[in-house]
Amino acid sequence: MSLVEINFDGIVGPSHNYAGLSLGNLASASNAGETAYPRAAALQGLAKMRGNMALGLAQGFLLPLPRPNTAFLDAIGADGSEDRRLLSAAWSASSMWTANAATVSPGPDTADGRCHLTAANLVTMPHRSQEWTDTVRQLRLAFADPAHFAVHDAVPACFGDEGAANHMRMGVRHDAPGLELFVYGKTGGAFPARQHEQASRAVARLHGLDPARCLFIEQNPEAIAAGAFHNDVVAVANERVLFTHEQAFADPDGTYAAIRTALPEAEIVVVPAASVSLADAIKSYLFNAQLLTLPSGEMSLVIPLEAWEHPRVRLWLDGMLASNGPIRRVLPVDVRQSMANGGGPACLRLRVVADPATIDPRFLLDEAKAARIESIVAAFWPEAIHPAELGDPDLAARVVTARMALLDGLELNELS
Ligand code: SUG
Repeated sequence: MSLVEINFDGIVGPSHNYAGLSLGNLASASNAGETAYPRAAALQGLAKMRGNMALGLAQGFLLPLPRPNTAFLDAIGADGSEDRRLLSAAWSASSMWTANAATVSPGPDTADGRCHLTAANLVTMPHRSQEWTDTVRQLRLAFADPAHFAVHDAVPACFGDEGAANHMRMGVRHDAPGLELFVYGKTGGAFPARQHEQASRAVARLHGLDPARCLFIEQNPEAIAAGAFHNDVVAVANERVLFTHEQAFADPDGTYAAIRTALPEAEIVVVPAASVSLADAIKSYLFNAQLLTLPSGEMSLVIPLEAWEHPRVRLWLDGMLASNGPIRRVLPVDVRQSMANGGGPACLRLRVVADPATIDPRFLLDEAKAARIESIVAAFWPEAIHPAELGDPDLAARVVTARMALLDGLELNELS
C-alpha cells in the first residue's frame, strides 16, 4: 500500500460566470458583470492538471455540479421576482474550487487509520451553500471503499465550514503521521469570517485526530479585512514546509512556536510585509499556490501568472530561488479565468493522501482521459457567458447538455 498525495482538481463547469457573489473576495467583486469564458476556463484548468501530471504527480478530478440548480430555485420559491443574485447563485460554477469541497485527514493521522473527508457546508455564501449535498454524493462515489475511506456529511449549518482552504497538514512525509493546522476567523470585521472555530474542532473530532497533533489557529483579522477570505490566500503548507505571509495569523510567533514544538523538522518560510504587502499578496495570489513535492524530493511552487508578473512579488521570488531555501522551483500557470473570481491554483484542487488503487479509477486522470475531457469541453462548453444571460432557457439547456456529455464521456452517469 503506497500512500501518495493526489490533487483532485475541479473541472470548471459550463456555467462559469462573473456575477460578483462573494462579499470579501475582491476579485469576485471587481469582475462582477464581466463576460466569462467557460471553455477557456476549463481548458486552463486542464492544462494545469496536465502540467502537474508531467511532473510525475498523481492527478484526479471532481466533476462540475448540476447547474442551473433547479432544486435551489424551487427551495426559495423562485418565480422571477427573486433577487437577481439568487438566480445567479443557482448558476454558479463555484464547485470548481475543490479546496472548499471538504477537509481531508489522511489515514496516518486518524484513529481508525482510514482517510476521513468531511464535506464543507459553505454556509456563509448562498451560492456556495448549495454545493455540499451534491459534493458529498460525488465524494462517496470516488472514495467508496469503506476499508480505506470515511466520508462525513457537512457539520451543522450553525458552524461555517469552508473545508481544506482553511486547513493545512505538515509532516516529514505525506505518508507519515501529520500535524493538522485548522485556521479559523472571528466575526466582527468588515467582511465575513467564513471558517468558524467550532466547525474546525468538530471536523477534527469526526476524523478521530489526536488532539496533540492538531493546532487551532486564529486567522489575522487584518488579513480577512484585506481580502483573505480563506487562509489559503495567505499561507500554504506541504510536508515540513510552511510558506506564509507575515500577517496571515493573529499570533504569528505563537503559531510558529507551536508548529516547531509539534514538528521539530518544520521549516517556516515567512514573506515579510515589507517585501510583499498583504494587498500585493492578495492581488497576486502568491500564496494560493500548490506547494508540491516532486518525485526527486525537491519542492516546487505552482503559482498563478499574476504572481509571476507582479514586480514586487517577482523580486521576492527571485531572491527566494537564489537562496538556499526549501522551495527550489517556481512554476507559473495560467488560470486567469478562475483567478478573476478569486480562485488560484490552490483553490482549484483538493489534496488527498491515499493509495490511488483504493480510489474509483474514473476520478483519476491520465493523458488519454485529459484529451477526452478536452475534446468534450471544446465541443460543448459555451464560449462566453455574460451575467445578463443567466436565466436564459436556451443557455440552461446548453449547460445541462454539456455536463451530461462529460458524465457520458467519463462513464459517471450515476451523478446525473
Ligand atoms: O468562495 N469565488 C470563490 C473563490 C473560492 C476560492 N477558494 C479558495 N480560496 N480556496 C469564493 O469566494 C465567486 C463567485 C461569483 O462571484 O460569481 C466565488 O464564489
